[in-house]
Amino acid sequence: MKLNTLLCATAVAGAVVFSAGTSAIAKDWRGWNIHPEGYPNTVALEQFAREITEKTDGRVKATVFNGGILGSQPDAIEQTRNGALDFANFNMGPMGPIIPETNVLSLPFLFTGADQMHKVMDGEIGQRFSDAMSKKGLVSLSWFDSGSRSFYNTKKAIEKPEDVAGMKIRVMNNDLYVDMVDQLGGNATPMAYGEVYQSLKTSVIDGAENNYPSFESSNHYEVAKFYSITEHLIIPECICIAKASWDGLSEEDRTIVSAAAVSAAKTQRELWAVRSGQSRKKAEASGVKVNEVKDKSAFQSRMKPVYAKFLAANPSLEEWVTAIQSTK
Ligand code: GTR
Repeated sequence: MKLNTLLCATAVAGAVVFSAGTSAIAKDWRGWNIHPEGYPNTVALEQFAREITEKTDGRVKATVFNGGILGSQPDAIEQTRNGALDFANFNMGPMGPIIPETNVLSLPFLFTGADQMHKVMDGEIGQRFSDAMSKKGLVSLSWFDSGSRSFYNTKKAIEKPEDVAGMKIRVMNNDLYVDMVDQLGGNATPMAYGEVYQSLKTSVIDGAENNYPSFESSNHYEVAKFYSITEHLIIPECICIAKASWDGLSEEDRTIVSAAAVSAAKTQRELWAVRSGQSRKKAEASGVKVNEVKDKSAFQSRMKPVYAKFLAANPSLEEWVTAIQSTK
C-alpha cells in the first residue's frame, strides 16, 4: 500500500515535471479570425498556422477558426488575454478600451497613408504598442494592412460633415469612435461586426464605416449603396499570441512562430493591395456610388475636440502622437 502510494506520487510528480517542459507535449492552438475564406487576412493567418505546425514538427498544431465563429472581437481579445484562445488577427480599434495606449491608433486622420503607418508600426513606435500589449497578456508579432476606413450608408453620398448629421452610424466598440461620429453630428451606434449587415437591412442603422474589402466581403455593399471616401481611419491590425501560449514555447519554437508571423504579414499586405481594388470594383458593379470627398479638411477640423479630450485624459501619449505625425 505504502509502495503504491509512493509510486503514485512519483508518477504524478513526474507528469507535472513532464507537462511543465516546453516541447514534449503537442499543443493544440486555436486561432480567432473574424473574416471569411479567401479574405487576405484569412489566407495569411492560415499560412501562419500551417507554417508553425509544419516547422515545429507538430509540437504546435495551429487551427484557424474563420468568420468570427469563436465570438465577437471584444470577447476574443479577452479570451486571448486569458489564454482561452491562443492566437488571432485583431484590429487595434476594439483593443483601445482594454489597452489605452493603442487608442492612439484610433485617432482620426492620424496617419497620412498606409506607407507611413507601416513605417511607424514596423519601427520603434510600433514596438511601444507591442510592449503595452504584452503587459496586458498579448504578444503582437507583426502588423497587417487594413487600408483606410470610409463612411457608407443607405441614404445619400456624404460630401461634407453636415451630411452625416442625424445618421445612425455603426462604429466598432470604442468611445473614441462615438466621439468622432458625434463631432460630425451623427448618432454613433457601437455594434459587433457580425450584426451590421442585418442592422443595415432592417434600418436599425443608416450606415457604418470600413475599408473596401470588409465593405464587400461582409455584403454590406448589397444594402448600403453610398460609399464616400473620407479615409478618416487607418488602423493597423496584429497577429497576436496569448502571452500564456507564448510563454509555454521553447526558444526554438518562439523563433519559428515569430518568423511565420512576419512572413504572414508580408503575404497579407500583398494580397491586401490587390483585394482592395477588386472589392471596390465589385461594389461599384453592383450599383454602389463611390464618391471622392473633395474637402477632407472640413472633416479633419471637426476632430480637434476628439484629440483634445483624448490627450487631456492621456497626457503621456501626446508624445506618441507627435512621434507618429513627424514620421515621414
Ligand atoms: C474590419 C477589421 C475587423 C473588424 C471590422 C469591424 O476592417 O478587419 O477586424 O474590426 O473591420 O468593423 O468590426
